[in-house]
Amino acid sequence: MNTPTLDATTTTAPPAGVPVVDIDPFSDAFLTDPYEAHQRMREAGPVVWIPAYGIYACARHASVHAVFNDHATYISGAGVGLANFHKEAPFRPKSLILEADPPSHTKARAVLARILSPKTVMQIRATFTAEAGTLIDRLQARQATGETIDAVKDLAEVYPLKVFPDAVGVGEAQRENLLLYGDMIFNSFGPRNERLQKSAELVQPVTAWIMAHCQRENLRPGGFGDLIYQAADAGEITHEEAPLLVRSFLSAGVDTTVNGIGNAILCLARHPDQYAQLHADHALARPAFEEALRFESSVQTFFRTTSQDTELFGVPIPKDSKIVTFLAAANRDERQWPEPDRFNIQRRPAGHMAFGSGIHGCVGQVVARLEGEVVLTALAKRFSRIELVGEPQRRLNNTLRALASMPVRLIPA
Ligand code: QZP
Repeated sequence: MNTPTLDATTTTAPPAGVPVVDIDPFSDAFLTDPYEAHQRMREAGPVVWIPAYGIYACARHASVHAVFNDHATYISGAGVGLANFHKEAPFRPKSLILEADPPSHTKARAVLARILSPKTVMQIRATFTAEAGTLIDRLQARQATGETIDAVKDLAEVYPLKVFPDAVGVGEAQRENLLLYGDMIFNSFGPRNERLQKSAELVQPVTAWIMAHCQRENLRPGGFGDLIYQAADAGEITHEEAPLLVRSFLSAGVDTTVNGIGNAILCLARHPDQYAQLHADHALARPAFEEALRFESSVQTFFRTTSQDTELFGVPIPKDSKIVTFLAAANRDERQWPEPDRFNIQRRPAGHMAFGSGIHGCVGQVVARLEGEVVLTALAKRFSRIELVGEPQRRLNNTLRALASMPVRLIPA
């Protein structure tokens, strides 16, 4: 349980005219199963008030979309977590892209967008595909000797930890540090609860490793990391900014796809009729991954801060207010999606919020989609079914819908 000083103990009086929804979106119960509380928030209105943290919240697709697409009013520079950087110091130097606004954001974004472009995906596609095949062949061989495969520990964590740091240009040793770091970063967008404290303790010894791997001498020439330094050489950014932009790769590039892939496999294991369709038609891998992102969004929440007094769907919001957007709730809004609680890989869920929207929309999404597609394709080719042989365990995180383990039996086709 959370200790009182760290938890949501004080409640702030609700501003007049805003529906109050009395939930704690960072409690164990909420994080274990958020969907009923999402529904309550959506029903209450496009903008609601969460007294436990004294914050505004959007859970409908229309209001989440509106916030993300007015970046001048709903800024990122004061932090995209609960903490308001105008009132408290950030716990690490601010990200130059995530926790920034135009014009400085624009420059950093341009560099990352070029490195993570569709052209890059064409270049890495063959390698990413081959690695998925190799890994899954190995898992099939292990399973044939009687071993139980854990779709999280043996697959969803292993695959991104192989291909993404390879692409960034990080050496093989101690890559698991990236998972510990990610867990802490994504907890840090929530309150300073016990969950954050625990992961911050665990990450202490790996911070130096992370920072060292943001330095040019530790990055393979030609990898994504080195390309950032080449952008600095070309004068697009400064050499002081380069390591911080590499840090964005190391912060955002692993835990997100680990859980995107894990959640997608879990959806397919729990919906055998849907997996059967994918098995019959591998071209459904991409839409299936997309639907899994909608259905179980890896990134559940993000915050913005108002730069001025404003009004959202008739609700007045004062300057310097924190607003939490529930991406995962927007992705199941019945105002947007027919039968939102049905996992249906034939759906083409264009406009889902799992990658955000607007100028901060995920800059790595083409790489994330590539990873999801090739892993699901490799599974679909080899196996006719994915059976759960034990209860999947969640790893509770203040921001991520994350999994700790998922024992499976992969039934060869
Ligand atoms: C985390 C950074 C889902 C995203 C917000 C993940 C993320 C993106 C960027 C950074 C960290 O720039 O450090």
